[in-house]
Amino acid sequence: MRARILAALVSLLPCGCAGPNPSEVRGEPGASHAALRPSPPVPSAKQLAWHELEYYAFVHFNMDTFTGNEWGSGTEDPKLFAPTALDCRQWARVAREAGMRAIILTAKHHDGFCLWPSKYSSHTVASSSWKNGQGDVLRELSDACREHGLKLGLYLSPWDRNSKAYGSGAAYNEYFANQLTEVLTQYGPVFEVWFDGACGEGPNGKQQVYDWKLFHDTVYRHQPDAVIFSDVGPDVRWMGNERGIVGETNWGMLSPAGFEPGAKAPAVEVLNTGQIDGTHWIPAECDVSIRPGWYYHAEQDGKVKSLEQLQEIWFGSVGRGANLLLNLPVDRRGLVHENDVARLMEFKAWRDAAFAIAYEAQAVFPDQIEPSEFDAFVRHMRWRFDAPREIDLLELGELIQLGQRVGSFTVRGANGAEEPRVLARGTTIGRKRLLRIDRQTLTDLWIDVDSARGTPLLDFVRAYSTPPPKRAPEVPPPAPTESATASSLPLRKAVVFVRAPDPGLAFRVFEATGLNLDALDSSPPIATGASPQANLGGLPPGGDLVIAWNGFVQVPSSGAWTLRPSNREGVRLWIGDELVLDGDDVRASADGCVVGLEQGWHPIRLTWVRVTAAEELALSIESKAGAAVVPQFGH
Ligand code: FUL
Repeated sequence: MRARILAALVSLLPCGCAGPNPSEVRGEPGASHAALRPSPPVPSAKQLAWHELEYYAFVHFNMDTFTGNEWGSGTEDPKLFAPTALDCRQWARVAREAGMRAIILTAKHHDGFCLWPSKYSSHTVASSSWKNGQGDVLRELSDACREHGLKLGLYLSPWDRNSKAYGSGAAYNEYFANQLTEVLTQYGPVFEVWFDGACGEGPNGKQQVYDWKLFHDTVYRHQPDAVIFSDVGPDVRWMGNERGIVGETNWGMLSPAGFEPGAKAPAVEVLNTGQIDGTHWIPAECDVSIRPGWYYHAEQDGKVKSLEQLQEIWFGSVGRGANLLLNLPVDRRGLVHENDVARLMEFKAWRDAAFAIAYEAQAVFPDQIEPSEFDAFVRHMRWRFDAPREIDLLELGELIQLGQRVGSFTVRGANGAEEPRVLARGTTIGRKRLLRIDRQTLTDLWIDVDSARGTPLLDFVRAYSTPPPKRAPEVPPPAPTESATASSLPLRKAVVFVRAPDPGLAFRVFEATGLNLDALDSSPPIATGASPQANLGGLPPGGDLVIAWNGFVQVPSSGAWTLRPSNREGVRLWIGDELVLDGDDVRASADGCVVGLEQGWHPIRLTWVRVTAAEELALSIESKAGAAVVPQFGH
């Protein structure tokens, strides 16, 4: 498709409209028009190949699996590593059947335990009881990936809490580079090396200063086709949260100069959106776990993300041009747990069905375009289906080989001679942009590019007719009963007012840049006011703001109540002094938080680091029995 659109565009231009460097554009005839030359930065060949992988598995499986920790200390007895039925072929089969194209394994996490028999450490599988110390998980996984046609990626934590050399400077860096060399020379091709930014204190109390240049050079020397992931690339960037949702605005570009992974990384808001004027192509990868933890914990067997949560993650990652790295916490047997497998297959079945009925729209071209009119033409292109199509999902993509350009757009549509109506608006498009629209029959689409950093070049416009969601039979929620409300949760005491507070929550709006979230109360707001109802809307447009609401919520009867903001990203909720929901914490439930509350008024505080341009945040309150009430706020 790509070549077709580009070829169609260039063929419209009269010959002889030569720009300064015709050979720059992939040898297409007539491609000398300035608009068809790359708008740097552009992806490298290996980054383009990485974009095509789209969805792959993270596997957290290591010492923590057996200790129940998320972060180990490095002092664990290696004998604790004792999977009873480790089968990397099962991981690979599950990943392939789930539609994933690669697996990235935690070869070494912060505790330093190596899943391969490293000759530079004794804290490895060789000292474990698994296979009498003869096993090598990397060997088994690389074989399994090859058999199942998957690519292999490796996570090696530079923070190594077991290494005596940690904190020593050059000696540790050399040790780490040696370990990199081991894993990158013995297990075949590696498509991605995943560097975490964590950097703690060594046994000598000193912090290690990582030699990133040495680490990168080592990777590229042994695996020139591998991309390196970290907070700031150099090839792929962390996108600022562990919930799998990249910014609605998502540029593939970032300016990494002066930054490093970890504490010296750019602000999470910047990582979340990328930078329109970024100097390098460093696209976003969304890492998120299918369970609350990265590692396996039996008590989370019932907390595998729901299909609906995975769907939202898909639209918030792949649907915004990022890649999705979905973590599977392999269990103590050494297998992907049955519950995770079932959900992965359900998710795959949903995607298969959702994207099964696809309609490719074709661009409607005049016979010829004058070079001077080319830019205006592609900013308002009309696309047509071959017949009236009933659709509810749109998919747009830019020709990112030439750079990402679109900053905002509007999609309009019509059926035949109808007056075109607005179907969707968005900011960036990038490699792929999914837009859910109301189901309707359409013959024509107009993609109006409202702002762009260069002449916009769309690569494809597709539409889908997704099957209606299967609904569980409507069962009216039971009215809250005494037994439903009498929960085992301790009930927080209500505040007794002499008179009812003024209606609404008081809000303050702050500029996010440079703001210390812990010192909000002493920071000057740019706007203040009160939000009368549950829908805390009416805020200034744009991103880069922090909004804090303070006041009280009235609870109609004593018992367990669920408080759920309509959006988790960047949201924190306190009841009294206790932080009950931290939307930035991967362990937080997307379903809100359940708290025991006495009937009456309770102090609440809500903060929202608004990284998107959304102007509303709603807070709903439901009893444990599922009955929603309209929250009454006071301040
Ligand atoms: C983080 C680590 O500290 C977590 O344990 C996990 O590995 C996650 C993917 O990256 O920074």
